[in-house]
Amino acid sequence: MRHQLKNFYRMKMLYLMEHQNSYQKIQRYRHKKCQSKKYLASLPTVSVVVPFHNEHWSTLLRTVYSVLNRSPEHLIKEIFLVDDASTKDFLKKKLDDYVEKNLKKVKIVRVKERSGLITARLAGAKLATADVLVFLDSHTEANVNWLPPLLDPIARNYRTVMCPFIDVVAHDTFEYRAQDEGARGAFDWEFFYKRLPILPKDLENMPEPFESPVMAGGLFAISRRFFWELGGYDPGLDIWGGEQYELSFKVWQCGGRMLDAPCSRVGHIYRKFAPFPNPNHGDFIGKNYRRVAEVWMDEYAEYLYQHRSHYRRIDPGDLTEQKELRKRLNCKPFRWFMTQVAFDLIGKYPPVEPEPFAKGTIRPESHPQLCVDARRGKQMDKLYLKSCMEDAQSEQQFIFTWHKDIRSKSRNICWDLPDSTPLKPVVLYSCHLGGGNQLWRYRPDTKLLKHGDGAKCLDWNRETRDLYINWCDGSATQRWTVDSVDQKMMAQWDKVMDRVTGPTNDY
Ligand SMILES: [Mn+2]
Repeated sequence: MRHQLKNFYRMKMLYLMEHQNSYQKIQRYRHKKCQSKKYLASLPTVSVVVPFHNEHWSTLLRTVYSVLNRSPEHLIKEIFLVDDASTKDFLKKKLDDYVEKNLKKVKIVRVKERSGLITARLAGAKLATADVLVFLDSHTEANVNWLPPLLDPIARNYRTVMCPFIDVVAHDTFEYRAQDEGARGAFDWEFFYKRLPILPKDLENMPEPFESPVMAGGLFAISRRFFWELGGYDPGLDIWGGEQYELSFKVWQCGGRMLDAPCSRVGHIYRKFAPFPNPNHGDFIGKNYRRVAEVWMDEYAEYLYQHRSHYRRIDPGDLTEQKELRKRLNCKPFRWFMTQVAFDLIGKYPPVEPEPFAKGTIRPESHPQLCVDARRGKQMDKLYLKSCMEDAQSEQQFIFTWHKDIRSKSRNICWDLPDSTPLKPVVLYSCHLGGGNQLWRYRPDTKLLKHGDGAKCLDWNRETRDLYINWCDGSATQRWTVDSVDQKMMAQWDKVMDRVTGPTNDY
């Protein structure tokens, strides 16, 4: 018993130290200038809306307590925990009692039937009475001074929608870490969420908020007035899926704007798997996408259907109200959004992929019986040369894509150079769609395979047959043949992608 107690206190000490450390770490994550930034003295009040379904006790309460502890007290008017028909016992009376006793600002809202997070968010928003709605997932941690950076721009212009930077809370250790230095939200033509680089002018301006075409999902702040002017979410959207696009398009097309605030950070646990099934509502995601596309995307909807042709056959339901809303608010065409806000999206996620520059096997000119082989390697595994053959183990077909990377024909993995010092190996890494250390160029005339800026070339070791990078000297081991080279595409090499430099003004 004594031993256990001692252990308990030691663990508690460790926990506190850890906590202290992570607090300092958390401080460090933010841009240095965030600490000296000034905000309006008078900021709007907030209703926080947190939908949940069978969320864990600790993560749900961490969400609530972090909001209460890390916000100016007078700004938090109420927190709605919207229970989307959870089945876990402790989320019923036990939660009611706990909230009643300890959390005066928290109100629990019960949705009778499992109806998904869109409906749950709407249910909370309908009851909200503060100036600004802040939506959070039920497994988040609001970070140091997260709120004023979201509220200040909304106070100045109520049609501004603000998103925090989303940090990563590890699902297995709860370690808190930064995701990255931020990016602009976007999508591809299968409606997967994607990201675009921060613009140079915004980088210079850090840590000021910058415009982002679409939000990542469920973490954002919007004035209650603007949210309802936009009709909230389309109530015809079912369960989840597409709602972040719908709201983002509406915000931009109907007179608002959306910004990411680098000084506002919220940690989010990315689920490894959802511990609950989706309700059985058929292809609700397809239906949601169809509604968003039909109402907001005009002629660009066609690109989505070209990638997912079965969407054409899904009945989107009644769209009259949504189309009337768009008309009533005099919203701009999707083309405006694509050329003024997401102007670099098409360049990075083209509706139709251009032909590759080259493809096939890649062989040393002096040893044509050898092929570069990725052999089902994992991230960071080395590439090397092997006898050319087609069998279950070999992976010798590559594509020089128009992103100027070299990708396995059969999967989304690319030649990468984590360290470009001479003699460092070439490894496999998830393709990041152009640029950086995955940039390669093949010269059919010299047969050199150049990396990055072109000073270093692919080379190989005759004994180990490993591939590595070295200064280009035109030696025999630096000369390569590729099965099929598209001369026409090669001629365009320098033009492709570089043409996208800034907003066009053709509207
Ligand atoms: Mn989440």
